[in-house]
Amino acid sequence: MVKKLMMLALVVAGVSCVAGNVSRIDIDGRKGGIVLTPDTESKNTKVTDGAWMKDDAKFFLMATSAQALTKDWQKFEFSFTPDKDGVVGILFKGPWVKRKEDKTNQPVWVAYDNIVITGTEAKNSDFEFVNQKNLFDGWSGNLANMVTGSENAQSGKNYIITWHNSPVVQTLKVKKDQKVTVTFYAKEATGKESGPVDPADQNI
Ligand SMILES: [Ca+2]
Repeated sequence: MVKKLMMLALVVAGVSCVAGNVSRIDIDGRKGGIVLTPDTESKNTKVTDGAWMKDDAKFFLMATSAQALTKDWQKFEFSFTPDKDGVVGILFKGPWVKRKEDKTNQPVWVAYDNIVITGTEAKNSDFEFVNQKNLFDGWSGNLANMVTGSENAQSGKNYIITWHNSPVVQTLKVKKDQKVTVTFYAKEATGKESGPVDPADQNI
């Protein structure tokens, strides 16, 4: 009986891990003190403020997918409206996953591609342009975030993989009362889809 209960506990723990695998995009207006109001009609995405930031909460939005990610690309959308002109950061990342027994949060990877942003101008939002530094033009990130020449891209041949502590970031110029809508595709990732980032793996 005890064994059966333990098995059941393990199954429940496994299910809750899967439920944690969602996309997460942060919008950060703290630098310019830009208040961000989420659109209540955001499609299959939950948008909340940065409640844990207390006084800064209203300058920050966290958009997570309302449904779990799968191995196939799914389309998501959310909108927000800034209260003044300025610059906000948009950070594509993974969910915060930290169990009681973990010393640090877990690397839960999420893939993104074919991002369309209206109400502002975004650069290289389908990741098809690689610059002379060998990074995706217009974005901050690193080689571990890049997948190129892949048949599994949602658009073209390139996409990004990210997790909570390894985001891919761009800054956006926003205008007072001009609604910004972010449409994107996301799916599960393993973190191993990118190129040879570990020198130990390279046969040189
Ligand atoms: Ca692409």
